[in-house]
Amino acid sequence: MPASGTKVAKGNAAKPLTQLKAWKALKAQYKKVGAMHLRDLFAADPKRGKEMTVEAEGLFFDYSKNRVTDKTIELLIELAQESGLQSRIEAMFRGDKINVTEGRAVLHVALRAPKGARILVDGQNVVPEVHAVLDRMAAFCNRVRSGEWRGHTGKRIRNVINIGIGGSDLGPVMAYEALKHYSDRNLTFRFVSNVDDTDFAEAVHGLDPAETLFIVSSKTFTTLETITNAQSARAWLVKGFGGDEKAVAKHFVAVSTNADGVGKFGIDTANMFGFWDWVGGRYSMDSAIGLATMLAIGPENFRAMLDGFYQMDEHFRTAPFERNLPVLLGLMGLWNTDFLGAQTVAVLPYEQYLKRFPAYLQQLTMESNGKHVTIAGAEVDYETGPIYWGEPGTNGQHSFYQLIHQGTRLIPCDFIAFGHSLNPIGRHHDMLLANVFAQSEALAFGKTKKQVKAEGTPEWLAPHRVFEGNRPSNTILAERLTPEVLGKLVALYEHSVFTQGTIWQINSFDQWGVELGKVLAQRIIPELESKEEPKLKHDSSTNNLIRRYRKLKRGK
Ligand code: G6Q
Repeated sequence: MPASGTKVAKGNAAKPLTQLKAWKALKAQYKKVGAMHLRDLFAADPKRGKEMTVEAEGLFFDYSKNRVTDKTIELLIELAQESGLQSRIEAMFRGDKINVTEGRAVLHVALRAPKGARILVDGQNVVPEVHAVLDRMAAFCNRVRSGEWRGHTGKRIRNVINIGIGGSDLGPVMAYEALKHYSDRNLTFRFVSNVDDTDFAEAVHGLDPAETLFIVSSKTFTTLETITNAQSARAWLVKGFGGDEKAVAKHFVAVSTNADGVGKFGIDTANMFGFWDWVGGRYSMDSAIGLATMLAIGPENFRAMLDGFYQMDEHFRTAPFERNLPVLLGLMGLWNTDFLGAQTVAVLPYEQYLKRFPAYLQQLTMESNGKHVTIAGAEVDYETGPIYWGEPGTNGQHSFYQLIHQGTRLIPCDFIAFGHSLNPIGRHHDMLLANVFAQSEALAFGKTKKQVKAEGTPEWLAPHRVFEGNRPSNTILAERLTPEVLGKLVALYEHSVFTQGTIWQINSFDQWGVELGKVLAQRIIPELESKEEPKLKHDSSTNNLIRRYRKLKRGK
């Protein structure tokens, strides 16, 4: 781990992306390879399926079913080099303030750095603080899990409810679901994010307040949804204790960077777990925001997850680009987006425990790379972050895969699968894996009219049964889904987002669009709640909708 500085890395004075030598060469390459079919690429090189793979840190990555040649890969790597990827990686790991629009370092990698590492922010080594918080989290989790921490009336905690939204929700939910197999089944975990009252009502449904612990997770502790839900939780709890406000102390803890806000809300800051402004919300599941995860799986498993993250961090920082998993994943995505014109990426885990992984990745990728200006403030003239979506296989196969196979759009897919099921039953796992391999094979190679006709299909039906193929996909295989492997998988995507953001010359670490949403609703709330008819100054549609809602509310 390199020691650090705190330079503010202002927008690089780099050449515009489209002027880079490698970009121009890739444009020319696309003219040659773009029209080639994966059938021909595989036929031309029998070793392709073995050679276009990389194995690192226990993850096996097969990118052979992308519409690329060795030359394309070579040029993409040159593009990464020309874009200064290595020095950007070093700047991030060193703690430079690469999030220039917010003047912040980007140091989620410090959250999983080992104890002895040194990473300086404004001259201070942040690693000891990280470990101090981890130790406090572990001590707290052990107390709750062992039953030493009791509720207000002395009952054991049986239910944990995380209140948070966006980065303070999606990571904890995804990790809880992904690692449920390792969780303490005597504890029930629920997650409240939406300000929709139903979300809260359903989360507390049937629970005994005397056995319930709320974790209020909010970096800023000002987010409308979270604070509203936290207030409702407080009211629900106090009511459950017949109005006894003292109960709050044993049933509320907070995760935040805002000790003042936590104190004002009424949570003792002794029960607050902190993190830092250099951890972005969508990069925070391995900070104290992961408290619910640690409560579920225990400190040891949580540390194993951090170790998985760390191994992938080190791989990303040190491996040559041609064997660097996050770099290659990022480059494949960039090729598909900017050269083949793909607009989306489908993430298709063949592992039921990863059912929330696509939703988690949506925030990670789209909030990070959904940007239309460069760090220097210039409008981009190329596509940036694609739309991420997905569902676990095989379920998706029985719904939207039709469009991926035979629709008019090109949808690159990331297949994720494991060598072992965590719940082996008979032949299930072989069937699951047979499906994942069959899908990527069918997408790549399709079925020609000749093959369809050879099956005896009548002429009129044949066009409907032809599969063009040539649909690109990546396959990621690992031995089994463990906390460590989850850490590696998340870090793999985090760094592939970084790779792409660097080449696109955008800031992957701000989110002004999200900030806008936080402000806009605040203006309208009083207009919905005021007794008097408000003087509305919006556009005619918004004014009309507000008036219509006020009427609905009054029941007229
Ligand atoms: C993440 C975003 C956003 C954020 C939420 C919650 O990168 O900034 O999703 O995590 O808006 O914010 P708080 O944690 O401050 O409540």
